[in-house]
Amino acid sequence: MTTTFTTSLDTTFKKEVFEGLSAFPKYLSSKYFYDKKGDKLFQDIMAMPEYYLTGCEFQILSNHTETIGELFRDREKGLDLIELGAGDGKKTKVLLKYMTKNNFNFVYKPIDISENAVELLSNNLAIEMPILNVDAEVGEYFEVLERLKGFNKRKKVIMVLGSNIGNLKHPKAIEFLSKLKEAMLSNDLLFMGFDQKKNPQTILNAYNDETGITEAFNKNVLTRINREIGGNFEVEKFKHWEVYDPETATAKSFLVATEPMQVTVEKINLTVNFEKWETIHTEISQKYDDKIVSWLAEESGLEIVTSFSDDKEYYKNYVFR
Ligand code: AVI
Repeated sequence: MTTTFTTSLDTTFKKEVFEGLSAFPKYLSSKYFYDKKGDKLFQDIMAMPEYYLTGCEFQILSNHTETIGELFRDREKGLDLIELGAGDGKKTKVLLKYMTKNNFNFVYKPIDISENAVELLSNNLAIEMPILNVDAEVGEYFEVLERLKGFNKRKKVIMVLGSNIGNLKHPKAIEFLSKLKEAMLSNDLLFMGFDQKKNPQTILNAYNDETGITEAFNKNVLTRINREIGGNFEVEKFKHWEVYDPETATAKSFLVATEPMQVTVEKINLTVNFEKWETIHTEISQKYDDKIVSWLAEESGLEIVTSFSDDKEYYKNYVFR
């Protein structure tokens, strides 16, 4: 006998794919880029010279390790360091090393939507930093936030690196920040990365590499639909297209049909038609400045304590309470 398990993530995926491909214009959520292959592609993106975000944030964490670490410290009861969207934890390790070396009493709680990423990170930390106390979890941001509310025994520092907030439109970002605020007590801190406005060409290049890594990453959502819910997308017939609007400071990714097509997705009983040059909008990567971040903070009931920038001022990490 074979038993199939349907998790809530499965049903959400099916529901959202159905909705997005039935809509006009069509869309799919970028959160579905991340499976084993997508995680690897994202790691490759982070290593690309064009994708400056990772290097900038790494520089900030390396240049200000002590100041940031000491902001986090609670000498009385210690703290829980909760990282949403932890990924491979490469940048966080700079802080984790400082904190373990300097006798911080803390638990590191990495949380990621990708089971694969959480597993890899936990295994890696067990080898690289065996004295670290790690309590990892798989989950979606909004769902995890509900659980964080019960986490009120000692100081919480919540970290969201990589400008991950940029994948949410402003109203959703405000909802996210408001929920974080609801989960925080007066002693808690939020440490968050925001990619900044800069030369539009620099931003466009970060999402439009010639090697095609970003293209493969963008198309991974179609590959997942094919593999997981019986789609028959001919992935090579879609073109990766990136635009950056300097007025709204939004980078947008699309998949564009290069010929008319009919696609079926068996497990959700869906047949969709694509006209030639019809689009699927797959991702936004919002860029920021101090004004926008102050506005987001105000709308969410948060207060900016301080911020840290890289040498080129391409990227900033803000501390909120
Ligand atoms: C995870 N996130 C913040 C990345 C970004 O910059 O929007 C995802 C990404 N998409 C294309 N390249 C990287």
